[in-house]
Amino acid sequence: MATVTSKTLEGALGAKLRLNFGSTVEEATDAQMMKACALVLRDMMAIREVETKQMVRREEKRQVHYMSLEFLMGRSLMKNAYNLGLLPQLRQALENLGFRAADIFELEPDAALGNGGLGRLAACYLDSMTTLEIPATGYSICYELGLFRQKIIEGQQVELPDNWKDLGDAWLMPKPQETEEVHFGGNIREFWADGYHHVVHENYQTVLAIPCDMEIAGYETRHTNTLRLWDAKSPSPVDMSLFSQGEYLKATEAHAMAEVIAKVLYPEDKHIEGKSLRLKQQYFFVSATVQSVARRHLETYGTLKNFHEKNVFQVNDTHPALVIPELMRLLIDDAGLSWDEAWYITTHSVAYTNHTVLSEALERWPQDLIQRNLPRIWQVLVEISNRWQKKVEDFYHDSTKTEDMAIIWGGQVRMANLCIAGGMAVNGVSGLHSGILKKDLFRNAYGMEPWKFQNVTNGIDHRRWLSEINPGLDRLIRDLAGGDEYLLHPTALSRLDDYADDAEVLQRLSEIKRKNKEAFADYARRTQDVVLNPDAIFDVQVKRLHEYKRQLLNALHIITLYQQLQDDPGRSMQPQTFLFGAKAAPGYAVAKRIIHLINSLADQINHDPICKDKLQVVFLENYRVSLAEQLIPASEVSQQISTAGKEASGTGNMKFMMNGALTVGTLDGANVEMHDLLGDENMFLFGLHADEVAELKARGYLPQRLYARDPILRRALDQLKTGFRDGVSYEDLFARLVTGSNCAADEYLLLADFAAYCAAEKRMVETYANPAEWNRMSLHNIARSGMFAADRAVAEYADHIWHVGHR
Ligand code: GL4
Repeated sequence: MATVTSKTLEGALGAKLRLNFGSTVEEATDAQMMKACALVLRDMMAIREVETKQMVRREEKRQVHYMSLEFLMGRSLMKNAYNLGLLPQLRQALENLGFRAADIFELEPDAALGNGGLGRLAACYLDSMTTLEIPATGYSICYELGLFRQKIIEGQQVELPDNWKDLGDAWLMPKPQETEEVHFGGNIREFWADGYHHVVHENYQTVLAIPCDMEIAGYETRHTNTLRLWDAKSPSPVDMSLFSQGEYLKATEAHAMAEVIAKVLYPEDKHIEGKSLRLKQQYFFVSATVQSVARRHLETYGTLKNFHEKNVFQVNDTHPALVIPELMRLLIDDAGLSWDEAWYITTHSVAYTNHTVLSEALERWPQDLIQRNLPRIWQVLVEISNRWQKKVEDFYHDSTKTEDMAIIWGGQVRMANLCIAGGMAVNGVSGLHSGILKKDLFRNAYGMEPWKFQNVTNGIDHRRWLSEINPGLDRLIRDLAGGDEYLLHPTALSRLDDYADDAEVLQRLSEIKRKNKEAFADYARRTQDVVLNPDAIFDVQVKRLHEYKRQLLNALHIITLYQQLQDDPGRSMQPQTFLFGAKAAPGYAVAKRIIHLINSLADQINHDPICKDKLQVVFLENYRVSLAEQLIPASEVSQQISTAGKEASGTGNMKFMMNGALTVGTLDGANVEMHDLLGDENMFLFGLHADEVAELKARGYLPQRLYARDPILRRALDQLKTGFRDGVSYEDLFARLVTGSNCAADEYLLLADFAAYCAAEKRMVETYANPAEWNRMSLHNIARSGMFAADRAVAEYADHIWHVGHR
């Protein structure tokens, strides 16, 4: 193909504007131009995608099907242009046509089809799977509304709908010719005829699953993969017989029922609701996916008997677990295989990743919900469950273990146990987390089938999260570490270590950070209406709001700093700006109270003249991928302070490290591996370790004692009761930490770690006073971060779980 220049792009953009919007370049709005850019790049990727598919078919390659209810893609324009190697040309073309490239990029809405880490991980892995030239497809739902937009009104979170498709749908390519039918409800009729046992599902409701494909470009490859998002449609717009009887509302009921499936992403991160609509979403996307994969497989091979040799389903947490009974159903009912044949194929084509040990996030479905909505799947589940239970009994002869490992028990269906039984591999997402799965959560399953259990420590798309969003640092790395080699070989970053004592390099690093801070301050002024002090340490905690992540611990420490300043207003101190960003699940009342508290605290501190140029607290509204992309390059301190044993991995921690921020953190999730690489001297570690947390809890943890004993802690906690100048009291949060309210006090051990946390922050501030030392540590963090590239993680999946080749 001829090389694409800015001139070619100008021509293509002009043509798109004329053809799709009936507009000239001069008339086009920024929004139209953004869409035109998307369409031009989409065309290029579509051509490559066809080539990739042909190659995969020709070479009969094994394919990966990455199933996830969440893909937190964020923006795609800059990313796709980057991967296609066209970013400079596109920028130039836009400027030549009289547009500001930055404005066009800024206009693109985030595709927020996910809640947080789990969904963003899926997005990063799509990039790496494509770059590593693995034939892979992502599958999810084409939600009409992504994760809600957050507004802060009078200090509190208000949720607004996220209509991302207005502009974001430019990336989607509907493929109605590949529609699948998904069946809900109805009944099962079984009979013998022609010497066969027949199972017929009848009186069901049909929902059509229509693929909307999003092309995924890889970096420096023509290999192109697809994210297939299923849209839900009713087969009939209205029920004509009801309509003609005048029952207008009823006539549209089935229609509404079907389309509500793809209406909205569930906004709970780590909390299951057990709602029938959620179950329908799960089965809808699973069934459509399994059918479409099987259909393509049959077209190529004419049989499903070798299905497992050519396909692997990676299930992202248990949300797609119904892939197991659905594949069984299809192999038995539709393809006529025996149970044993079908089970062999299924258990050799499904792999499960666990992403959390929090019990409120472990999916258990009430069995009557499944019976009612998915009668045939229920039958298959009962059979799987019975056989599995027998296997467990025969192995252990221990009824408590039978109960623990059961799939159907006490009227519930346990999805994790289903995945373990029906999967060929189970993995956690960091060394610590995978260890907890083996020793604790899944210990009995591990005892019976240890070979299934693996670890794949998470990784991030370093091309996006470093090179694309931090061009200053990218340039420094290219200058020092072998040009662009690190983009495909992220461990080349370690060459930066050669410059640990090079004053000039450290100076350059610090200037890059300074510029990024100023750029972020500018962004924050424009978009958040806050004035940041770029001379202050940018100390950042951005992630979902959850008690185990302990944003409240961070707030308590800030209260303490403020109280020290009140005692001694003339105290000279290193200015610190604490930045928070977090969405709370709409139904998670405590999380919302913590957001309110942070805003009350910010209001107090930012209005108190004694804090001027010393302390600042900012709650950034509507934290999302595109905000993270601005903030992370500007961050100096990364707060990763979850209770040890609770954060499965974290991936924000990796993004900060890669951009040279230093971590204040606990030994939790992937922080442990960061610590292995960095040592005590290159991060600010504090707090109880996971085993100490468990011991303390077993011994009987008494936060009241700490409250009574530690006057600094007590004073900070008492401030929660008093509140701040807005007059809101946080007595409820005080109670949750100290006295307990409807639960044991301080479930996440904030009080136990408080003193150690304050000490770690103090060490951090003291280190900051020595810029040479700080910059050396920062450089070292970047140098060691190559291990956290998603390319490494995906290569491990490919080698040890999927058994597919890669670049
Ligand atoms: C999560 C974990 O909480 C997080 O630690 C991890 O990095 C992420 C990806 O593996 O998965 N689990 C759930 S649920 N949401 C997450 O973000």
